Amino acid sequence: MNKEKLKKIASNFKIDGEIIDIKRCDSGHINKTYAVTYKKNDAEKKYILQYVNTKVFPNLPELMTNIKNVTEYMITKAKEKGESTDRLTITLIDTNDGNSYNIYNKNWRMENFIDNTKTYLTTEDMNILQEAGKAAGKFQKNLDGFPAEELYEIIPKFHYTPNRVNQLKEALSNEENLKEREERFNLAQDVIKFVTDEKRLNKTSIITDKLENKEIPLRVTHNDTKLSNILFDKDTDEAVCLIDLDTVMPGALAYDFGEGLRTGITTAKEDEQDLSKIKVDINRFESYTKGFLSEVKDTITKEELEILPLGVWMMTYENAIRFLADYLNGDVYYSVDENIENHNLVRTKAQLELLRQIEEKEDEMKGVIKKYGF
Ligand code: GN1
Ligand code: MG
Repeated sequence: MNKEKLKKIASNFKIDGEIIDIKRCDSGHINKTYAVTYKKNDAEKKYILQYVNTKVFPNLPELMTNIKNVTEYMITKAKEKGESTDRLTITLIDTNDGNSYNIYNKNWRMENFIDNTKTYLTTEDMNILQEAGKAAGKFQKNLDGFPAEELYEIIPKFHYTPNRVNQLKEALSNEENLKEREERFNLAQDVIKFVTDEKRLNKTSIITDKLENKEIPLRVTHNDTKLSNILFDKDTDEAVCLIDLDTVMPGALAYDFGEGLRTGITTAKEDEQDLSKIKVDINRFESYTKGFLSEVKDTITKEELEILPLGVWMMTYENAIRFLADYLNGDVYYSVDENIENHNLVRTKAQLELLRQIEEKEDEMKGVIKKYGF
């Protein structure tokens, strides 16, 4: 979209000043994100303008209500404790017409940009990983006491892994898919075999069963704690907060821990094509765990603690089968880079290499949890 059009859209939000720059700036696979710089007197200030994908998020008012409720809760709690709320979380900007969900023209929203922060797709730095774990843990801590069951389920059964397995099975048995994309099925033969192995399928309902049987509590979870959804301070590399609150929903603690480590346990990118570069490193697991547990130590239950390593397996497995299903369905969900041939298959293979190594390191991960468990 051209800058003039974007400027016009941005002008529908209540921000003082003149727009001096607009840049596309996302790494996300779903929404379109722009950084907008305003100038007032001599000061410049940045905001985040987003076009929300309503195919993925058809009920935007409910989604925005979830965001408002959790952010307001965090702010109120911090104020009560006399803590600063400056960099605690994102803030939605009002529209000029006072839309009660802060949405302009069906898809657009604006948020503040938290100053002096940056994001990482991957990192080699153990301190940053520990900070990433802290960010996910802090989110839990800040939302402790929030009634999870009052949140809207924005994408039904989002991390209900058995449902993701069903979606993959549907993609596999869809005759239209097979007719139109036979080549994709052929290219995916090996990975299909790997993910549909009985011993893997048998594990997919462990966490959801525990939630249903109330062996673990229902938590407010972010559900997309990948490294690129964490803001870090530009100077100190300390974690500031989680962003991308679109998928905040009721869930299991292991989802947030697992999704953070899916992207944190290796230095490789999510769509690394050279599989030899994907190396699961137990020291990375330890750093993240240390950070995470330092924040949730007073609230985590023994059962939750025990299944943290399984969360890493589950989130990696789940992302792999989601990428695979999208590949077989013809890339209808995730945006793909046209310069990367079979991008969703590339993503699937990278996730499965990760999964293979995570399976090998299961005992070591359990050992780390024992070391830091209390
Ligand atoms: C999507 O929106 P984005 O790019 O942060 C996806 C996550 C996946 C992730 C994989 C709503 O996140 O669930 O884990 O891609 N979000 C949705 O990178 O499906
Ligand atoms: Mg997202």
